Amino acid sequence: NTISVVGLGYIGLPTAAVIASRQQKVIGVDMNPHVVDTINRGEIHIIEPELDAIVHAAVKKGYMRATTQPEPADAFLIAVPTPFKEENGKQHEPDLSYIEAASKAIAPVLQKGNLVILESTSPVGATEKMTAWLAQARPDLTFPHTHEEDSDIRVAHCPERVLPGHVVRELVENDRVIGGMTEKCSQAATRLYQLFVQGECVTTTARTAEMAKLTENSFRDVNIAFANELSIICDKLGIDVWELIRLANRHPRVNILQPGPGVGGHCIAVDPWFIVSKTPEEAQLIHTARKVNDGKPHWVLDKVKSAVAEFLQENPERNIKDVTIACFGLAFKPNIDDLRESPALAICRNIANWHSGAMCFVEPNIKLLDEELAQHGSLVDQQEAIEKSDVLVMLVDHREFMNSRRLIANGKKIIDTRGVWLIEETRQVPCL
Ligand code: SAJ
Repeated sequence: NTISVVGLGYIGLPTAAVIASRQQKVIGVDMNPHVVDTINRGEIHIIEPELDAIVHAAVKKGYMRATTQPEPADAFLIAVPTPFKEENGKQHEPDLSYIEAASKAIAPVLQKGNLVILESTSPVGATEKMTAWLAQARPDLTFPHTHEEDSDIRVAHCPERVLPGHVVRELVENDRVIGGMTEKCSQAATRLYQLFVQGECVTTTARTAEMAKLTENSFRDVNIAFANELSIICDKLGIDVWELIRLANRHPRVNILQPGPGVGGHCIAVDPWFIVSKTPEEAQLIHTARKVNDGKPHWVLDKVKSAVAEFLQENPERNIKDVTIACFGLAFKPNIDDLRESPALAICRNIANWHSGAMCFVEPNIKLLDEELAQHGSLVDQQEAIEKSDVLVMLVDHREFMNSRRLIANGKKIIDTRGVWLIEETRQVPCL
């Protein structure tokens, strides 16, 4: 069996490599020649624990290679991005252009008996759309939407649900939702996943599988929004939200997540919009959760402004131009180097655009600041940042930041969006 994985990014590459590690022949396809060359050298272009060794072994043993042009295979697994775009005055419409381009790229090499799986997180109805694009390009073949069980090509949606930072383990261990366009499509897709998945493969329809994935991430978004809203309420009422959550979570049926500076990454802040754009009237709670989480970085910026004002009031001899602000953490969540859609990074940029004095940034997982931030300050270590700054903004609960409360002298202003310094002794382990 030859399996082709189309899109060699954060999901496609680990999936391709894990399948190849089960001694299956894998052809990876990516439009970016740099990505293809890197992989063919046995190297990787993304950061994910354990992935480099698996890719290296798969390429060296000859089970995996990459190309920019699709080639015939038995199964095609599509793992391309599905961002949102602005359309007809609406800001968060799903952008299926990558799925469309991938469908059109593989259509010419499809053969009777092939299986096509859409793994990209998609709005409800996207798998049907993909099938229609394939059918349009290949009128000589039959597809499940027109020819039910007897189609030449099988099509299914099997959304990925791995957690960045734990991808290699979760790819194998997580259960999979397999939504075939027909029952036979589900069975064909299940056989493929059973090559490398130890979790259970549960079958359903393509539309339910699409909605299941969106539901998982919306569930998390809504729950984080609850924690974020609580943190804003508690700030107003003078209550320590971290203690509050710890106490409430002692109830056997309460499990509140952790507040933070906002929700980042390329999944949780995106996927709920796919539900909202399809059913805007009905998706009230999901929409509000998005707004609460997206509003949190602005709230943090206001807190920083107030802290600077307070500092100047307490230190009338000082001028705003010589107030130094230190930001701790740039990544979108703890213990990774991923800055994509990071609320911490957005907050740093907003502070930098507003503040006329010096700034410094601490991010143990990166070596260089981007040009924009570098204009406003430098990357320094934690101790230096604490010593030389007047206002300290904790944005990401990286493990390196734990137990640093004792380094902070009296008189400095603290904005702690993660409860790292406020509850050091009693802090729970960081959330995954
Ligand atoms: N966050 C909080 N408080 C919390 C938990 C998370 O503020 O208590 C924030 C994080 O700091 C981060 C954001 O939420 O900014 C998202 O982080 P995350 O760890 O919740 O999720 P992702 O985006 O890394 O991965 C999610 C996962 N989905 C779920 O847990 C339901 C993962 O399993 C999915 O595969 C992934 O989205 C995806 O690709 O869709």
